[in-house]
Amino acid sequence: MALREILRYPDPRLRKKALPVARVDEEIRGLIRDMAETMYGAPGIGLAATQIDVAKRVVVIDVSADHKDLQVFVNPVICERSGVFGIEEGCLSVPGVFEEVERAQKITVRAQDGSGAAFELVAEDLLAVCIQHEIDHLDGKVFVDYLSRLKQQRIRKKLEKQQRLAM
Ligand code: GNR
Ligand code: NI
Repeated sequence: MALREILRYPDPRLRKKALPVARVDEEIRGLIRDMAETMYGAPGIGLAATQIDVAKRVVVIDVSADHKDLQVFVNPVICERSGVFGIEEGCLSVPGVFEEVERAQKITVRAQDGSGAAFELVAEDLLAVCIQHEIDHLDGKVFVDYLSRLKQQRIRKKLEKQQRLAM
């Protein structure tokens, strides 16, 4: 297992659109293990492969309090959405920034699990938000894209400054 480096906004590699996974094989299962380790180590409640510079449609999520409920989504697709819900979102690729984003409150998602088996899941509230946030990453989108231009500009400046100080 290996911890992977998480890309930071505004890294242009976060804009790549991830490609569907054709087969859930050992390589994909290794990727899933690395992603889970990286998510728990951060710590975060979700991670999309895009964030570790892998352009494949793979997401890991664990919204449980005790970090014992890993959910794996390969090729996730939202097929139903309803209601409106918003919480202050954070992102491991945008450290230190928390802003509310409008999302669907309830979604139905179809995906494959870590063994390649198809499943369908109805998710609400925090889990629904997290799934929407992660699928956005797979499509090259970051939650700050929903904020005003002014806020985006401030966030970009703040993170570029952090990056400079870290060198
Ligand atoms: O750790 C995370 N917390 C979080 C909080 C509210 C809404 C979404 C998230 S996802 C985030 C991890 C992350 O960046 N996933 O892409
Ligand atoms: Ni994120």
